[in-house]
Amino acid sequence: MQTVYSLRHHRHHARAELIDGTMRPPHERPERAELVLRAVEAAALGPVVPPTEHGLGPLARVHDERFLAFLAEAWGEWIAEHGTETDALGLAWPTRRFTQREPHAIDGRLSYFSFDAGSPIMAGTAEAVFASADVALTGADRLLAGDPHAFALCRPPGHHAGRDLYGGYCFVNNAAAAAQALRDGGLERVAVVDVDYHHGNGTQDVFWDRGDVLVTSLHGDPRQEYPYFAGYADERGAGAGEDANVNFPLPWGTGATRWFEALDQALARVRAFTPEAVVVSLGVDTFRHDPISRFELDAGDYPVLGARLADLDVPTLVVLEGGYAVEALGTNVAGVLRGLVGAESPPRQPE
Ligand code: SP5
Ligand code: ZN
Repeated sequence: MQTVYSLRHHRHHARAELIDGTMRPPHERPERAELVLRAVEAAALGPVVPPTEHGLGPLARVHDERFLAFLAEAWGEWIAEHGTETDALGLAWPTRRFTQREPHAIDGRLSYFSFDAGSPIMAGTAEAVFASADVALTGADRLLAGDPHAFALCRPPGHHAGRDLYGGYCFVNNAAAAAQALRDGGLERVAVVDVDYHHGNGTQDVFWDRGDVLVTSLHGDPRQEYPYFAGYADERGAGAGEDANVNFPLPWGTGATRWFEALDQALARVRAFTPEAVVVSLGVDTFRHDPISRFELDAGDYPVLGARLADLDVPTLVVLEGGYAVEALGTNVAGVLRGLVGAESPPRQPE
């Protein structure tokens, strides 16, 4: 199995994120990708390769062109207005009864195109974000070339990014771009399995009215958990996409037994869809010791997850999303990958 990785993620390194009412050093930081890379190398799962450049074309298949242009030009506009001493962050959002017209000033445009204050933009953000998308697209290329598995070691993550919205540390939706690339490469049906702790609201948004890409997500119940305004079980898609969006909201404190029950239900829906490829949005922020999350999976559960995905017996691209318990991040991600490629035989049932 090839792992695709680009050093360009280092260009995105926020000074601070708004969390718990204060500006703190961000959980989503470059060290995360380095730790995952080291664990993947130590697990000897296969070669680590750089991405090939795909340009903005494949991204425009899942994002608005104005949004992509905004991402590319935001930092330049910010420094013209404010200089380079701060990261670029929005300030006031177009919520209920506000107009949805795009402002001219950069401070307003940042809010227009975002849904939270936890996703700063700095000098290298666009470069890192487009490289991260190239990592996912190169992973999709591996499946189209016939590989049974590939791992896109993406950073920044992507599953919160919608058609024209960024947030949740995500700017471009890497998994959605990869799923679309698989469709455009000739596959008829693609399924997304989002196991990040947070709802994949961006992926849901991209494929909401599409019947050719099934989107399933297991996540913290939006009544309790970020992103709060998406992820309910009754969000099932619309039009041609009706019933092709499947959400499994789960309460704080969810442990392996309940989580794997939901996973099995999600995978049953995937099987019934008979996809020609699966894209896994892999966040390991479901881990018991994750600093911002409240599920209780243990390290031993991740190889089991990988084995369940392998049981689908469909070409599978794993795309990295969240996971912030840095001391265990690499081990947990590598555990999923080992389970997926059958590098070990974990028990079929969680303890
Ligand atoms: C890709 C991904 O996992 N993005 C997650 C973004 C979450 N940002 C908001 C986190 C809110 C955490 N609140 C609980 C903090 C406990 N001290
Ligand atoms: Zn997450």
